[in-house]
Amino acid sequence: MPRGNFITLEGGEGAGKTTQLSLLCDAFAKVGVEALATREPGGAKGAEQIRALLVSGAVARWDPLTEALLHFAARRDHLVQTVWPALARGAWVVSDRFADSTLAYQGYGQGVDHADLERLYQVAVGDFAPDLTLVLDLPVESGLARAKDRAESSSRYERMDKAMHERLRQGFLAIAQKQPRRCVVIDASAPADVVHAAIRRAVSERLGVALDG
Ligand code: T5A
Repeated sequence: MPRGNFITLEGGEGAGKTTQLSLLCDAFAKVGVEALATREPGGAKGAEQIRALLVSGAVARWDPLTEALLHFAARRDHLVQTVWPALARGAWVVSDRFADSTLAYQGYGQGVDHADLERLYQVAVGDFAPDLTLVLDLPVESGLARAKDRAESSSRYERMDKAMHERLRQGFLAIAQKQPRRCVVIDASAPADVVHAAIRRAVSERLGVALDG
């Protein structure tokens, strides 16, 4: 059986990943593609427990390397329990965040050495990588305002300082520039239906599946 495709949605706070993930999975369902929606940190029982440790509490509760280790522990559990079994049975998997978030947040944002993060990736993930990564880009202020409007209580990450959010935005753009075969940058400042149309085009062009408008 052919392996399914693995698509990741990346970007800063409030970029619209969750909204777009839902629209994309609906579009897949309409054309008969089984697509599993999942997220990081989380997406498996143990990984969700680790997520609770990461998104709540004081901003400075973890040093950045500890935080990166927790994200990779959650990621390994997510891959083993959820992502790899789904891909192996031929389903497609769409994940709200994956390893680019660790490089952007803990690397570009919080200063963990990029080579250390690459080594952790090799240990926890190996040669596996997304088939397509959609980087949702918009100004930091707009994303934080959207996240604030939506959230009942702000997550630990939303409370980090604005300079950190600017660094990670530039980090995502740098990642996309370095890996143009895997990554497509999407202007996420447009209305949700316009962003969705851009995502459908990118999926069609890169992965060869035509999605209805
Ligand atoms: N993290 C994660 C790391 O530091 N390292 C890692 O390795 C990983 C994997 C949790 C946190 O973990 C950190 C980063 C994160 O801070 P998360 O749950 O994905 O990750 O957190 P957020 O990115 O904060 O998720 P949000 O739900 O806030 O943002 P989304 O999913 O990007 O945005 P969404 O779709 O929920 O939309 C936010 C609001 O905007 C509206 C929506 O209706 C909603 O109200 N909206 C729009 N409004 C106008 N125009 C549009 N186009 C809109 N699209 C959505």
